[in-house]
Amino acid sequence: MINKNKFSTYILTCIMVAGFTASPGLGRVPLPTEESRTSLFRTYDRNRDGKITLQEFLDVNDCRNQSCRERLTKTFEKMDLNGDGVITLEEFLAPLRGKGKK
Ligand SMILES: [Ca+2]
Ligand SMILES: [Ca+2]
Repeated sequence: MINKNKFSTYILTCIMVAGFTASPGLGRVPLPTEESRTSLFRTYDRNRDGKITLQEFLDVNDCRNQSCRERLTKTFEKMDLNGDGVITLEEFLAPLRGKGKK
């Protein structure tokens, strides 16, 4: 049975990931607003220290199989713009501001 909360988080993750991979002509998924991304950030940041660790990222998405973990790890690495192993709110919002990695 699919847990509804987990499921909607997964959908949000897809939208978020799409924000990083969308290219002109393929961008059919609308980017969430800064406000909705900020609240998504809070969902991920479970211990509320203002940073998302890889562990938090995997936990929220309830990843149990290896390929899912690998995909999310890659996504996490893309979002971690300065490579320090955590995602800050600024990095999280970067794609909205056109600063995401290509
Ligand atoms: Ca955290
Ligand atoms: Ca970082």
